[in-house]
Amino acid sequence: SWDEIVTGTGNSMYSGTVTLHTVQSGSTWQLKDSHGNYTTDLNGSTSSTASGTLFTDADNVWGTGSASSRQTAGVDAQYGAEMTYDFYDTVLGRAGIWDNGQGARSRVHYGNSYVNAFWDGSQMTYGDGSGNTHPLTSLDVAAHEMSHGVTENTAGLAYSGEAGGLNEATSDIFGTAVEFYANNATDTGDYLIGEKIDINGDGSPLRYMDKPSKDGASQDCWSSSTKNLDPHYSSGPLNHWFYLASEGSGAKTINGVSYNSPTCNGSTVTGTGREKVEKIWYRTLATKLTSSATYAAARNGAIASAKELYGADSSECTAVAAAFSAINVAA
Ligand code: ASN
Ligand code: ZN
Ligand code: CA
Repeated sequence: SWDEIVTGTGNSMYSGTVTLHTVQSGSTWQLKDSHGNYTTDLNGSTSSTASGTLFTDADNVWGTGSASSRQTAGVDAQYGAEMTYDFYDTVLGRAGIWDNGQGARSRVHYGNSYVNAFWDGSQMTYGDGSGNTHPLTSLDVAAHEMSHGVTENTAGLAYSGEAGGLNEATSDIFGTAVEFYANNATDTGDYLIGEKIDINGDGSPLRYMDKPSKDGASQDCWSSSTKNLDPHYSSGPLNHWFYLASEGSGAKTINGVSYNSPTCNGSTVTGTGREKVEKIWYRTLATKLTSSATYAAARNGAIASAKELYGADSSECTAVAAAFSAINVAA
């Protein structure tokens, strides 16, 4: 017999019924795709070196949509890894985290009631959430974690100071980009982070890109104090920039979600479209920024990238510059 990549069915927690690409080995299927993205069960371990046990299945129908099935979190993690790989490959021309065609491992069921997920330099790891009922495996969070790997292997942005905020925002930007790219009817694209997980127990998301201060801690506008904040809060201005450059300022409803994005300088910003801003920010990350980058460097790099991609007098370039001015990062 030989191994063959086939199409399986996943009953996910957050994305409904999804297609998964799995490996058939004899009469068993493995939760692994053709790039080598695969998912393992840590069964409560918190070891940084544990590989976990590769998920396998007898009928290639995975999970139940409920956290009471061990496979369910695995389905969401693997779906997230597949979608994120495809997004970087297809939209941005990057062959995975290392740009070498190799997928990555996702480990689920880390610890007990662990309410977080993380990239550790080589793999993704996901906790099961409060009461082990809300795994941290939604599509935007999975893509956020994988994007930390991309950042580490491109600009190498530090995780402190202004660079820390740019690092976190980059993960929110591409987490959101993947959510829109997947176009999944159960987890429709939005400019919210972690909205499916209900981490606060009141239906609110972890972060809001149109107006980051809605989380009670993130900044909407760059200031001299931005560098002193936790990266999850100093990310606010760049998340706000991404929303403004993509969609523009003011009120707007997208996929049934209402946004109202203010500017910090009283201007009105016209958006140039999310997919262009994704390409501009990726080019900035991959070719303009270094580990100690500041918001000012982000402005200069993004404008240079927009010029290279769309031309010096392009509307894309205008939108990028106007959105940086609108978060108080002026020329
Ligand atoms: N889930 C968090 C993140 O990716 C973990 C951390 O605090 N670095 O941002
Ligand atoms: Zn992060
Ligand atoms: Ca989201």
